[in-house]
Amino acid sequence: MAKRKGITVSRQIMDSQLLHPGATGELTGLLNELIVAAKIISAEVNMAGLADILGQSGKVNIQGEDVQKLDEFANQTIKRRMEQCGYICVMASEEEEGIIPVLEGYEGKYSLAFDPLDGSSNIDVNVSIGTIFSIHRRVSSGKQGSAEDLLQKGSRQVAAGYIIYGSSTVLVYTTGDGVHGFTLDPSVGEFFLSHPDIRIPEQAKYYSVNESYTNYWYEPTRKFINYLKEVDPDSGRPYSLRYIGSLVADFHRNLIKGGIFLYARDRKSTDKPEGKLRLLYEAAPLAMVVEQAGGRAITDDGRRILDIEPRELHQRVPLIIGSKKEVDLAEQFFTASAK
Ligand code: AMP
Ligand code: P6P
Repeated sequence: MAKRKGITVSRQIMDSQLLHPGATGELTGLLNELIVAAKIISAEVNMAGLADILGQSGKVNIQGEDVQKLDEFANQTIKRRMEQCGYICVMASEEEEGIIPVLEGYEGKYSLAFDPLDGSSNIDVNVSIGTIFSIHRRVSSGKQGSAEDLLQKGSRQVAAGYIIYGSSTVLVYTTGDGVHGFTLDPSVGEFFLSHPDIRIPEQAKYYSVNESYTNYWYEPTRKFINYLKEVDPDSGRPYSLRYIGSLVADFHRNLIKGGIFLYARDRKSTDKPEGKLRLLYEAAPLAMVVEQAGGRAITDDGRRILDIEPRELHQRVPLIIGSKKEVDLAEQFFTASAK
């Protein structure tokens, strides 16, 4: 269905529902509730510099990271709203170790995994941060949902997306029918369609990686990055490095401008042998978005992110994601070594 700039996200979601005659409106309701939470978080993030909400909350989350007040606020905002929306049976959050139940009597037919405020270490320096979400259909029976409803491979996601809180607040999501971007007009509190049918450029000379880990990388990663940096004007090399250190900001730039983002395995920390990023609420939702926009998302041994069967909620995974041509090229380096 043609997407017309300027329509509201609620109108876009309703148009999509109408393409599914048997739909009851539950997915629509879920998405709209999530969008209300995003508006509340956006208002808080944009006030953070003024309100006394910057800095540490004095708590440490299960990742062993200092919980910033805004992290906590975002987590609570999504939890409180979604536990009583009636559309989900269970949740998982980057900020909490175990599964999060919904209120008794409010169990619905979807599950929700989310990173409430990714990149929060950048809050105090006004760098863009974001919320990432992933929605699956419940597979468990019985009243309350279970981890089984969350531990599903990414290719089974019903919807996925993110909200980036930057110079403007932009919602980017997919339900499997392309990728659409909506910009929040805070003066009216509405998201308006600003990026219809997003397609990631098939090729772009940008790479996004934390180069300070060069000496921790395994050989294939080092060889690939060195290749991108070689001087060869005929092939458009060297590539330009763009790295913000905030996944949603780095990914969003990649999606719009093209390029490749890498967070591969490294020898840096024994407790993160699979790299730093999480499968359930970071890699898998972004992988659905990028594939729907014509890009690719793989691990550093060539596995498709969306094919990985999750074992645990906070499972980490190496992530190579972006423009098709660049990920194809990376795959040659990473799988050549595996042979
Ligand atoms: P529902 O009964 O409303 O949960 O919808 C049933 C199925 O129809 C969903 O799992 C989706 O596959 C599809 N669907 C319903 N509403 C939407 C929507 N707003 N956007 C995209 N797909 C939808
Ligand atoms: P590094 C932020 O803490 C985060 O989880 C992602 O947003 C970001 O991509 C990554 O960590 C940055 O990690 O090791 O480069 O500082």
